[in-house]
Amino acid sequence: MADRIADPWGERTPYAPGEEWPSRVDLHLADGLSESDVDRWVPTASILHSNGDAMDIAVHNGRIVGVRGRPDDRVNRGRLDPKDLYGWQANNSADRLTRPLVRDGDRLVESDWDTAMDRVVTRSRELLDGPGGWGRFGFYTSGQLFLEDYYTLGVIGKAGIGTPHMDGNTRLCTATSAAALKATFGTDGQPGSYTDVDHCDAIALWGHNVAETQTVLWMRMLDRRHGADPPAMLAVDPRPTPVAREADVHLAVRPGTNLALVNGLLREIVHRGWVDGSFVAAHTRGFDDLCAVVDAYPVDRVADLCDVKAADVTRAAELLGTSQRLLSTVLQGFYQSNQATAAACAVNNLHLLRAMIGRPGAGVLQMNGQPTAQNTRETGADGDLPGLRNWSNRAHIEDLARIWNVDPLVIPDWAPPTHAMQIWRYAEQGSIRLLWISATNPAVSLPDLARIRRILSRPDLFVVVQDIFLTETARFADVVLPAATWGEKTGTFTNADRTVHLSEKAVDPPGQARADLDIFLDYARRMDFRDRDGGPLIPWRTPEEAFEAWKRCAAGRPCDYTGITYERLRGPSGIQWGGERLYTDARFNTDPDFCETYGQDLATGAEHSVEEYLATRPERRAFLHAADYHPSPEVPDDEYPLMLTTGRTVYQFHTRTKTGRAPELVAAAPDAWVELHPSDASEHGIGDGDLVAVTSPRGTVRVRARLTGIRRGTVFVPFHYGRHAANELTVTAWDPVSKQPIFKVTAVSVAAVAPAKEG
Ligand SMILES: Nc1nc2c(c(=O)[nH]1)N[C@H]1C(S)=C(S)[C@@H](COP(=O)(O)OP(=O)(O)OC[C@H]3O[C@@H](n4cnc5c(=O)[nH]c(N)nc54)[C@H](O)[C@@H]3O)O[C@H]1N2
Ligand SMILES: Nc1nc2c(c(=O)[nH]1)N[C@H]1C(S)=C(S)[C@@H](COP(=O)(O)OP(=O)(O)OC[C@H]3O[C@@H](n4cnc5c(=O)[nH]c(N)nc54)[C@H](O)[C@@H]3O)O[C@H]1N2
Ligand SMILES: [Mo]
Repeated sequence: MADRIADPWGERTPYAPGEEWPSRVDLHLADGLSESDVDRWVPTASILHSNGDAMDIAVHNGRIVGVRGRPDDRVNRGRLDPKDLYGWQANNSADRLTRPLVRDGDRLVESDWDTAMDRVVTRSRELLDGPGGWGRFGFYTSGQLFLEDYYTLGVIGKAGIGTPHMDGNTRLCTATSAAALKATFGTDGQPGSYTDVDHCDAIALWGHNVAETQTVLWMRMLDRRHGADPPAMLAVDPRPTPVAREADVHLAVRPGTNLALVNGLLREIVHRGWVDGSFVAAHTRGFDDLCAVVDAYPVDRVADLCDVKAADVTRAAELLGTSQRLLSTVLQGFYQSNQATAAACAVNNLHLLRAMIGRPGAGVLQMNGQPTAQNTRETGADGDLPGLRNWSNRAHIEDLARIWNVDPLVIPDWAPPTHAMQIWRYAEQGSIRLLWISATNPAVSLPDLARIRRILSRPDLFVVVQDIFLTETARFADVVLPAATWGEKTGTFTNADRTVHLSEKAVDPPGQARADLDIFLDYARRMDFRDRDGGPLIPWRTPEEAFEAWKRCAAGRPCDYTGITYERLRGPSGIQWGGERLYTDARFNTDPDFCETYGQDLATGAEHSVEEYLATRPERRAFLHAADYHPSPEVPDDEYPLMLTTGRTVYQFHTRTKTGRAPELVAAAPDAWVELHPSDASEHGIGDGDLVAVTSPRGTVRVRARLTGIRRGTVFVPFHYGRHAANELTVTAWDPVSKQPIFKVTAVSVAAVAPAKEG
């Protein structure tokens, strides 16, 4: 096999429009082992991104020794990315948590499950029975557990404790995807399909470095680009990413100006007659308002606001306006940037204006990032209601209460669910007193880390951390619960194109580590949560029973899993809920009784009432939502003259608890860096490889300079490295609609600290 560190994408297998993507099986086994040494292959899918690449785990002598892609799966047709080829080694790491830890003064000491759970339950009881009750609890979970775990946690939170203070790190990740899908189409749920890559004649990548972050999806795109009748490609990204280098048109926009750009593109599409008038008339609402808004964005003004060439904006509009089958993907360059939801909705608008939805090759992927983020959202572990139900719809609450056999008054629907940034704020103010953090490492991944550390160290805050390693966050915990992870537990998860995979247990977890589902079930049992008739609130015991319970909850909703069983998932390929594509009949999920939201003002986030919603006469049409561009909350000034943006490298995953324990990946990207344009560097006396202090109003990190073709005035720091964390610098600010933090736009200054060879 090719060196997949040097070439992350491997060999090309070109194909033409309408053909099936050829398979190619990627495999990696521990040194010295061959396939004949493998005792068994255990089916699962990737846990290090949202692509859902199907693979088998190689087991030898009770240990994971490698992975192999599954050639018949619809998602990856056998391919794996570098993180998946090497990342499994973290499972076997000697420093896995193997026993519960409890706080003894300044130290965390090894303990046992009874002691640790008893501490959690005793504190929970005290708080639940005391003043403030449910308001004292905060649950902050993940996009990396399994569907069964989330559904169980969701029921604990909403019907057991009865608190609205539950969210996932999905708030940092794909809250905007959910918000934009709800706003435009009525509910969450990805309209498009990965097979749209096989049919499209144009691909637009909006703030998505897919080459490095959904590496196998990029292989599919590249294979089309190398075959007959390749699709045209547009990239919108301030950096010269591999995507930008491949694209026919690259718009290196000033960070934070996405909405101005897409408004300008929409205006061109309207003015040059590329709108499908009959589709718009029959299937959408809001066209006249949209035209009124985008009319203020002629190409020259957009070129000015975004700091790109007017001719390139025109070329981009032509590429989009003349395509017959357009596929868009949208990710963090939009979701974590200024006016996130409005900008993501603007991409939806583009597809609606051109009727680019619901047929092969014409689709929009409001991408996910984490492997199981879709499930966090579907099951309501992000604070939404399970089954993509509507918080403001009384009938939906009653429906849930019936399914759970509880009093509807228990379900906390009298206020909107508390978003993650607000949960942290409540902890900071002292109203939340128990914060249960599962499968996320906020001491590296949240903005303004000095503040997060202050909150985590509050003496009045009881912190529970459920993880597989003693992370930067776990060090602040009162109780650390050691979890089993992927390969050591069974469950399902759903990728960014709604493909569900079953991940089977391959090996035992280390020491006393327990599956997350078992931890949540144990808590529910010890808390003795009951239903209306005195029966156990959560009667299920196994992952499959949890899945079946979830199916009853999701039945009749957009994410209806009733046709899916564990047995069917043991077949050759993952299975999509909702079928290949949603909205093939251009009838959308906006019916007032069915939709997930009555809508929000895109500029302010203010929620609309049911009366306001009814007045729009949805009639199962999609909404064209338009908003004006406004500059980001933090823009450069004299003291902080540069714009910092943050993101990822192909070799590392998030806070590196897994990829930082795989030698090949560590060697490929050992430490953080700052990317600078050569002119910005020389202006500040910085040379390639110099140690540089990057400073924002909140902190400083010292990292090596990398001079690249990044746009002038913008610098980039990857956020993976806890020791030099980009989030020491980032600002506490979020999109008003999705509440997703603005990780991509921070004002900073740079200064040389030491030349390349020293320091
Ligand atoms: N290798 C790897 N793959 C991953 C992950 C990982 O950690 N490592 N994480 C997974 C997860 S959870 C996620 S969410 C996805 C994220 O996947 P991506 O969204 O592709 O990753 P990012 O690097 O965060 O951001 C994408 C791009 O946004 C650009 N950008 C910054 N500011 C702006 C702006 O204002 N406008 C525009 N248009 N672009 C801007 C950045 O230059 C960057 O190249 O990746 C998933 N896959
Ligand atoms: N500046 C900046 N900050 C960002 C971003 C950015 O682009 N720029 N991106 C944001 C995004 S999109 C994301 S998704 C977040 C990611 O941020 P985090 O969620 O904090 O990152 P991870 O390192 O994935 O943390 C997951 C944790 O779960 C643990 N874990 C893994 N598997 C299991 C399991 O099976 N069970 C349990 N209990 N624990 C497990 C891991 O050891 C790890 O500690 O970061 C966000 N922060
Ligand atoms: Mo993410």
